[in-house]
Amino acid sequence: MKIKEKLTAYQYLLKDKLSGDKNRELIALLKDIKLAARQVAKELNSATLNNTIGDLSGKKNTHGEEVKKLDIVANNLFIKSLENGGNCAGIVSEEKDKVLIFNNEVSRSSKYLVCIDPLDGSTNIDVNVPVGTIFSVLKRPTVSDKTFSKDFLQVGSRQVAAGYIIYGSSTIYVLTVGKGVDAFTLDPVVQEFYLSHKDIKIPKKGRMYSVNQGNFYEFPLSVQEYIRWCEQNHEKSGRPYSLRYVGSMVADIHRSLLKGGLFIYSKSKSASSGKLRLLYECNPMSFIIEQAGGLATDGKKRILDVVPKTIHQKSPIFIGSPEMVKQINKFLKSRLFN
Ligand code: AHM
Repeated sequence: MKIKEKLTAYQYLLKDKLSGDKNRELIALLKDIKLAARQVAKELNSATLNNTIGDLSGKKNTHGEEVKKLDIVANNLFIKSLENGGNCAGIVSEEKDKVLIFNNEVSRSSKYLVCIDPLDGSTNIDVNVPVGTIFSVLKRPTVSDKTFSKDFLQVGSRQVAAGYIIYGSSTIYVLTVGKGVDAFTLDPVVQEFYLSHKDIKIPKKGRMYSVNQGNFYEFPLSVQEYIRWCEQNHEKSGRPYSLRYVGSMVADIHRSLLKGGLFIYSKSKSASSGKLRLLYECNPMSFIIEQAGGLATDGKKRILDVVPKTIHQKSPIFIGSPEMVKQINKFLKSRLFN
């Protein structure tokens, strides 16, 4: 959609998507995220010069994965911004085993919770490939002095906002507050995000599928058969499809959102729930893609209907253009997905 007026993210939300006094706290929270994202973008730009590239030696996260120095830098920046902003009572972060409750007086009376992957795709940092931040905003079940882990265990359909920031050739903040999807691009000179993509709609079909095909023989038969189907020659349906896999969820989803496509992170013989985390990867991405007209499933049910049991729970995910998700669903239903 054509953009008529040059608006910052803040002005646009205030004027359009989140007008009215009752939304002020949510707008302020999204501003806290934007502030940290800007700082992360700066850190990433100068990481090679500042010697912040590479692993934090010997440190593994709650999933047993190597932690990068920049994972910690990004995590700290988001925590600081969200805590100081006072618009959120606590967070679940990929980089923290337990929930982090903010104990200052302002945060305690806040209505919101945030689940965040501060730096997604961080294995790609060392080679200058796009990485991102993914976040989900939830309403607290009750606003009281205490926040509990279980407060975060809400189905994805209850998210009030979700977004990602892709740090690529430009820095783009993609956001939904449940009224469609918009994107804001960072102007590096004035360090402000401006509305750049209004009311994004994902193409109904695409010709690209995105999967770590190196795991082919690890996948359930139904997923293997779908991949073989994508590779077959079939002029009428535009096959063979092209395989595109960056290995950064934000980059693979961003391409699918704008160009159409299907992103797959399946379960496999060695990972019975896949790799991606429900609360701060699958849920926010599914909310965004559904708001843009796409679909997202875990192979059995809609991602946004999955009831989380633990804060770092993983889930398989098949997400993207609606026709492509419907097509893979036929494979998942007709053949073994066990
Ligand atoms: P991370 O949070 O440790 O960076 O892992 C998440 C990333 C996703 O961005 C990406 O889709 C996936 O891991 C790639 O995993 P794989 O290397 O197994 O294909």
